[in-house]
Amino acid sequence: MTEIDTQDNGEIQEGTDYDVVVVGAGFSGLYMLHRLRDELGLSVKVVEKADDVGGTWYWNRYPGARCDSESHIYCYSFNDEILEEWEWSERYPEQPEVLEYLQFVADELDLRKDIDFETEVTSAAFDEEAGTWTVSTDDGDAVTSQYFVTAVGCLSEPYVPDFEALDDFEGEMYHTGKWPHDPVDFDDKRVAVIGTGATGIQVIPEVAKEDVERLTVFQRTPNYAVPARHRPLTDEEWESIQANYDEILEKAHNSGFGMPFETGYETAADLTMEEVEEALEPRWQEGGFRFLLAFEDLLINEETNEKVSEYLRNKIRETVDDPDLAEKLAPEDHYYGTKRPPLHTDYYKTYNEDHVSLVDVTEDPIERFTPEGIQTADDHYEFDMIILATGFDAMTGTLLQMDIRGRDGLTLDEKWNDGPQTYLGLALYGFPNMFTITGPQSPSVLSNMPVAIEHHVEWVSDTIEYLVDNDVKLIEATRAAERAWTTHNREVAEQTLYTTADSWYMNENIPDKPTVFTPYPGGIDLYHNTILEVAEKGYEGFELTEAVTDLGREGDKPQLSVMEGD
Ligand code: FAD
Ligand code: N01
Repeated sequence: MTEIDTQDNGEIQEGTDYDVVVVGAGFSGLYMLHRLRDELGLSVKVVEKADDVGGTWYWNRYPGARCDSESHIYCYSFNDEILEEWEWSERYPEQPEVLEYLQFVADELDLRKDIDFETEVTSAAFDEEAGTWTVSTDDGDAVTSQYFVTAVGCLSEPYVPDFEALDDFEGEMYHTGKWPHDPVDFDDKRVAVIGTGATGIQVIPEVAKEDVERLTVFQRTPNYAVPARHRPLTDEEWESIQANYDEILEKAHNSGFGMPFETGYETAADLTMEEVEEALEPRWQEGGFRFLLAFEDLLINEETNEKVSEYLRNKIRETVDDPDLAEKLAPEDHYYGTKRPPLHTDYYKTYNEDHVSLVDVTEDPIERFTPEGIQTADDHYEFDMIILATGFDAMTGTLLQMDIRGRDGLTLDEKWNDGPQTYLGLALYGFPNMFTITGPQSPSVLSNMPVAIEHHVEWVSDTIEYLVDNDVKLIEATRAAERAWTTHNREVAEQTLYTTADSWYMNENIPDKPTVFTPYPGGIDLYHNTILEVAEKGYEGFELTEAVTDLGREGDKPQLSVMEGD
């Protein structure tokens, strides 16, 4: 932002540059801008550090980057014209297609003019006296606003482990979450991939297909991956989707995971392994996330999960020729689904290729990087290129990067010292007029995310509309409500198997982060009803305080409607 581009549409609070500042121009930020600007008529500035829209799909351009959600549900549902005009070409869209979709939406809704690209928010501070936010950016500029909305994503801060002498490596090194925009040349190169999460599982088969001299995968923990069964969408399929789109999307929005798929059986606990195989095989053949929904109690019943996990291990054993390697690739340390379950195309088969090998770093740990490659306890490996598929400082990392300060100068870092504490994953005690789209302790990453995003964006814009209409100046979660939600989140998580795994859901991928389950595991349908109910009850659990200004609207005297105090 070289210059403050103050809009004048009659809605600005006197004394602030914008009614709302939104950070991020991915799925969340784009829709947030549209709702606030085009439906409420507020002045909005979106700040985005990339040079274009897209978020995840702008940054993650690695070979094989593709959505695991099926295309027809990985999209916005709020605009019929967009739904009719956009046609997905494949069952799971590739990164360029999702990026193109978001660029199309930005153009259709004329969103770019209110986005400051190539600008990073470096701090956001609440001014208690004025009741406003000051948002500072890396170009030295600062703007003020009545509301501050973070739409920064759950998986947008790439994580590079603190490998010894990382910078000594003299070859090419890329993190998948910050992949170069120019084509990467793999020809005749000796390539390493570190990491076998959802990203590693996508990038490894694609790099193996390139003309590389050899590919060495460094695996710490194996993962259970189910075949995606990716294919182009036929005209008939697309016509059928179009004909039933309202129903499909409604079903997705009213489901536990944001997907319109039927669950199969209640449990596998009382089934023999043969019966389990019979139940799972059609879903295995169909591919995709329908597999995850075969048994309703998969994530709460160890017996069911163990049978499904064993089924998956057997599939790995059937595919990988070398039995020792197959055992290394077959997870034994966690239950299926307790880490984000990836889909794959040819992942396990890739290990049958002569030029592909695996280093199990639990047996042979990485000691340090060297100018030529990687030194493990047992060997020195020379590489021309190292690909870090080592994930993200997920859920809280990007928020904490931003130096957000609430009342009394309280930093988010201090507040979340023992793990995130929020009310509904949307708001924080001590941080008035701030909303977190898909914040920690909301379902977010445990769902098909566009659904979770739409629920949040709509809730936030409805809330701001309510506040404006009722001349409320400040909204803040109460301490009691926040404590209760944080406890509830923990208690629900403890009833599941999620807490048994060392996952990024549990903050376990980043050293020194507190071990705590970060998303809300109660299901997107239940959660959505909860947030709607909170609003219907006059924002139960929030404190609404009297307006000093009125966002430029004519109206009655401000109402003081103090809710639950503490
Ligand atoms: P993001 O897309 O992450 O956008 C956040 C934006 O905020 C980014 O553009 C970032 O540059 C910007 N930003 C952050 N900090 C700042 C700052 N300080 N200043 C300025 N700008 C900032 N979800 C699914 O449901 N299904 C899938 O199949 C799926 N596949 C995925 C594949 C990959 C490789 C990854 C990484 C994630 C995937 N996800 C998937 C999750 C995906 O992140 C969400 O679906 C969705 O794209 C999130 O949108 P968002 O706008 O909330 O966040
Ligand atoms: O990251 P991850 P990701 N030494 O954290 C390993 C979404 N996504 O980018 O498992 C050695 O899952 C680490 O090992 P371990 C999706 O939500 C979606 O793959 O911690 N290895 C792990 O193997 C996903 O869950 C899609 O033992 C180290 C890997 O690096 C999320 O993004 C596609 C290490 C990191 O896996 C993140 O996925 C891609 C170390 N020091 C991503 N540190 C689709 O939907 C880490 N690792 C298609």
